[in-house]
Amino acid sequence: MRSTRPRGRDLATLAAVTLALAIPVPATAAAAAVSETAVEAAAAPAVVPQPVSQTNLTGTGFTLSAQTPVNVISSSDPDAAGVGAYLAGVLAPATGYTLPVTTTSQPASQAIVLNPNGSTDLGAEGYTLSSSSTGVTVTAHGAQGLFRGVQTLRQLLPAAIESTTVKPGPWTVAPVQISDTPRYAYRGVMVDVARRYFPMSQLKRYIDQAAAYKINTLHLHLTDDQGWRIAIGAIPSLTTVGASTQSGFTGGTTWYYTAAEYQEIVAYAKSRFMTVVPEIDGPGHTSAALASVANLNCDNKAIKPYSGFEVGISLYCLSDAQHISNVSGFLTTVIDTVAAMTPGPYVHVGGDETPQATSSQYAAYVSAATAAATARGKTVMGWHQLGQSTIPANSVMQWWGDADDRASIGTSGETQDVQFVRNAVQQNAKFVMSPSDHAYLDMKYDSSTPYGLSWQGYVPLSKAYDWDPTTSTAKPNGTGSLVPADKIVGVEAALWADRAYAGSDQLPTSTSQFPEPYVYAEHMTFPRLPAIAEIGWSPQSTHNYTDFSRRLGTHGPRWTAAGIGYYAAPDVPWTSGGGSGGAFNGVHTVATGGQALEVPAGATNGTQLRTSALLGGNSQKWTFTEQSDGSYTMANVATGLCADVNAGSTSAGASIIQWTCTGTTNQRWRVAAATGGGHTLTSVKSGLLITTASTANGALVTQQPNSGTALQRWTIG
Ligand code: TNX
Repeated sequence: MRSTRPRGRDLATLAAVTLALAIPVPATAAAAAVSETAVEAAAAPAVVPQPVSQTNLTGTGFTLSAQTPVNVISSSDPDAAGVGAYLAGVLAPATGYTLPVTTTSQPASQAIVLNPNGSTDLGAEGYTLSSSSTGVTVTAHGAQGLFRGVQTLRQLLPAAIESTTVKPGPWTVAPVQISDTPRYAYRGVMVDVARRYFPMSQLKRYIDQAAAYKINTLHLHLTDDQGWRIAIGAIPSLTTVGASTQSGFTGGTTWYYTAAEYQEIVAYAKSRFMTVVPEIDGPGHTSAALASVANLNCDNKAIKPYSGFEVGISLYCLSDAQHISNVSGFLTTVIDTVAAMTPGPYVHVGGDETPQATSSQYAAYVSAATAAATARGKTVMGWHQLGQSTIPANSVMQWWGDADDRASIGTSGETQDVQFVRNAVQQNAKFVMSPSDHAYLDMKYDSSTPYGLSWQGYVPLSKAYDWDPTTSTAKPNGTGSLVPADKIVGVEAALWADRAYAGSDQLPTSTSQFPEPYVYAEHMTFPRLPAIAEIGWSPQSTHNYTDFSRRLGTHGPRWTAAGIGYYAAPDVPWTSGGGSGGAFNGVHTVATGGQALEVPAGATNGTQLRTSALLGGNSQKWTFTEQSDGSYTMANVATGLCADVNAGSTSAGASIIQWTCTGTTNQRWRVAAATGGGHTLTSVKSGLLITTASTANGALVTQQPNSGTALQRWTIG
């Protein structure tokens, strides 16, 4: 690992079934899925992750009407009907249809048929999907496979199906024959709610976004130095004190999930066939606990809550029998409480970045934490450092090493991380791969990324895609993997949130410089999470960046339609249309409360925009032009100059000015329907919204975080 960084069911069988699965489609299908597209690139449905086998058929496809039944075939799986209701719910906002969901023993005609009685060969998540003018059928062995197939079905519809408001259609499902099953059973995403608290609605939104790419595990990093985010009834100080900070600020309030809220997240994730893995990190990353519970400290004095950016700064006191007993009792209470609310098989006990721990202190932590988890019948997960100590058999280690570790394998300078992995493998551990130089969603894409870190260098989309789990703990030439292939259960992308705001080494001067967590999350996640999802789902034989980026390019308009503020990676051939379908192309007034966005009389290049009574003159008219990423430029009709974030600022409060049109990201605006009416106009560069100061004549216009106020909800006339 880089020195610039402070260091700190039978899954194997399922993977084998995946490979051995007899796919009931023509043998040429997989090849066709990749090559045919060259011919009909624009029209061919572009599924991400790439299915095992996809044949694009000729013909018209199946067009939904307001009466199309979602027909679930009766089965013994109690969750199958729920998938039908879910699908009808997903299709409702854009179509305006309330599709009837029926359960019958025989398939209806001219319907979307969801059949959970498919062959066991499909495994828990495999499915087949066929669509033609007579209907669509998704077949799986149980509800979970249906749910995965339904995600593919969404991608066979036009991009505007993801719109949150009614669009005209037509809603035609492309004609295809697909047969699909995942490479790995564990495909996760981690959200660091400890450094940056995600409100419930934003966490649910993120779950939905990840589920669309067949992610099936949500790892919640619930505790760290900067905050403790889960209520533990028996230890109220963990939230009254431990939840009073976030990375970069304290706010005189607390941010955490109550037990009921945590269970609501678990249930919501379950309804998207996603398992929650709670992480209680330790023995380092524990300042929030050390601030809340005095006797976890060697001097029995609670430390002050921490809101800085350092890592590797804290350690439970594990240097004498009394304190080991204190820590053990604490962990038992915490892990008992969390495990009791967690139906999934795992509890993650952290173990990363503990530079000050001696090996016996570290071992004391691992022994206490793993005993608490196994006593509750849970399988232990931990960062790969946990492997240095004795761990229960079948524990799952999460590898977050990098190219430096791989290069050291077998040399005299082998890194400790490599040795820890070897030790874990000897103990029969399984592995989830999260190589930090590929799968860390908090790494900047390039020098212009406003958020995140770069201790692993930049991670552009191509790098997020450019790795294979079977060689992520191998020598640079790909040989000698430390972890046997059959011990790899899957992959996980990690959205750390140390720097979930624009800025690097400087503390923000005000909390208004923090964008809403979803703005950070979407910018860093899209388009990289789909890359990791494809590595986890699709066969290595279909792994091809050129083909992936072509398919992914058609998803930009889907994200725009869904209001996802993604990063338009420059090497992806993003298709236009889709989201708003270019719906806003043309000349518009832009007004809120009867006050229109305008350039003042006599304005020159650089003049700040303002709002004044809507009169409809040319200075209040804007030409919207859709860009390749689905966003728009807005050129003033009177001056020909474009709405622009002054100096490309990513700070809240920066002026919106008019400037010579260049098409750069500080002149691109995402148009999204807002809750409460009107549209928001979000800067592609900063993620902040065009906002007027008031409804007074001449009020000045700046960019601000989304606050839901009417002063940033515009009527586009
Ligand atoms: C390393 S990776 C960490 C986290 C940071 C992250 C930032 C790991 C297990 N620990 O504490 O948030 O880097 O990139």
